[in-house]
Amino acid sequence: MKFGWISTKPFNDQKPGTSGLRKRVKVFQQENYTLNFIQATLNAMPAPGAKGSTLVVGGDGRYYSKEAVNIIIRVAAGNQLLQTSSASVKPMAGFSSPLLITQEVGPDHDFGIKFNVSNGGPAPESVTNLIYEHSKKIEQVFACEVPEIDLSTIGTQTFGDFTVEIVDSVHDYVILLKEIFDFELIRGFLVKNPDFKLLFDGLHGVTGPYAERIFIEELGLPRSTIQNYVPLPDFGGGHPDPNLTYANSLVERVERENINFGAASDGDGDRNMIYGKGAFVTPSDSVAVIAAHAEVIPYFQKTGVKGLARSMPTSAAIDLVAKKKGLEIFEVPTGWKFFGNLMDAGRLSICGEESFGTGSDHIREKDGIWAVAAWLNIIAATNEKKPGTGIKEILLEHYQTYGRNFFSRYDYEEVNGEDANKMIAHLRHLVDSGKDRFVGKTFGQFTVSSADDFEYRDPIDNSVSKNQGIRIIFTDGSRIVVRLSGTGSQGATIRLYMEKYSRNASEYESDTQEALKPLIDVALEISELRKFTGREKPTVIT
Ligand code: G16
Repeated sequence: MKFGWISTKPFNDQKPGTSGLRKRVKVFQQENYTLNFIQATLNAMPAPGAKGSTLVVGGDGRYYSKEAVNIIIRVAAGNQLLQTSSASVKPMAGFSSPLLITQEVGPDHDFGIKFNVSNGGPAPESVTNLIYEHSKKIEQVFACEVPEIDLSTIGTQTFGDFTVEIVDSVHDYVILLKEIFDFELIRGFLVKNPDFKLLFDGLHGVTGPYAERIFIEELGLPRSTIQNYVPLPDFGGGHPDPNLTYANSLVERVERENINFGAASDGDGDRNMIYGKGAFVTPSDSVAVIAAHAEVIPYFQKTGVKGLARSMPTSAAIDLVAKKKGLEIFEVPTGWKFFGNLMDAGRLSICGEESFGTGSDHIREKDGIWAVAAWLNIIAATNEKKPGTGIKEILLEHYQTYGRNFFSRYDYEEVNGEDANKMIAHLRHLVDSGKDRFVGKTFGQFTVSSADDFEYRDPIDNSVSKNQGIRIIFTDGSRIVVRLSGTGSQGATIRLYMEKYSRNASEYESDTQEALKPLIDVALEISELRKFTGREKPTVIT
């Protein structure tokens, strides 16, 4: 194995965002761009450094994945790591690796590299800032001439002191899942209710093979239960994001074919959407429902529920569950990385984000398949007592107990960066004018009770994250949040979040957009979004 170093020059745009470095594919294809970022990441490892450690690499199989994994292997070998294991993203639970790189990649569009640390969770800001600093001063990359690795063959290959192991990630993951959930109960429910129809959409991402193993082999369901389950480098021309816009073919089939339980997961399998006939489960409600029913899940029967958490823009539905159950609740900035410390400290068991992320402390990432299995476990358990209970009934019962938090997010993608920054500056100015001018002002039926730019102090390590989103809270408890996405790869993405709480049972079945209309109008008025961006409509509504 030829060991050597390559002389390089820094790129100045390698600053990781909410989770990892995300750019267009062609950016990563520039000479040395990917090499530099991997080397900068390894350079940022605290003493004793990356030498002698193991790196787990996973990906969702998108365009440029194979090339990137092979680059990572060469740099890992060049930096004298002992081992690289390659797998899809899910199985990270099965490893206790000091380092983990996962990728989020796109066909003609996005590619990205997420870097996870030794607890399995996304690197915290202290680490990503350090990677960025190293990327700005990098002069050489250490790389070895490792032959191109065939990623589709399970097994171990050794090159001198360096080993590459390709693992069957589905196998390990299914073992873990069967320890967490009551598969026997779910299977029994499906046998007793042969008319209960399921549909899972892999959106041609990485979860297809997982769904095949779980739904077809483990639960004995027909193959028609899964669609788009073959991973493809271009996702079959679709966008692998499980929401009402991009998972539209699932939504249509659920409605047309009266399917009881629909679900989808994203490219790398960490996001999920739950959709029953006539009942879209907003991610904020999904995590609240799972938390409310946690006692039927064997994993939580064993560990107990230590605490709950959500990201700041996520609705407060889960807060109400925490209150009723006497549990601690945490509000963190957007980004799964903020949950890890709380989990490691034994204070957090179940958490979620409005961005279709749901998970628990079984691993340190959100987990799409986990959320789907959690819902199936809850439905099976509920049907033991109340036969005929589906997604809609579970939601309505939840609202009866806790009230309903109407929630919606408007995304304005690929907005001119300067325009977006001006709009945020305008909002910051309003918020800073604080008590004297903005608080107490009335817009439509809403009066501002408080406003700030969210700041988070991590209760475990006391690190502070500032400017995490503008919050405007009204006297009736409704709120608007505005922030710029940290995952876009082109221009800026503005996210506008609206939330309204209702304790009025006659409203529980109302359409979300109708219920939120007055608040949405006020959000557009206060932000002056149309004026700043020239955009009349959002590109995605969730
Ligand atoms: C990533 C992060 C999530 C975050 C989401 C949206 O998801 O892992 O924690 O909520 O992006 O972030 P933003 O609003 O800044 O775009 P994923 O599934 O893409 O890794």
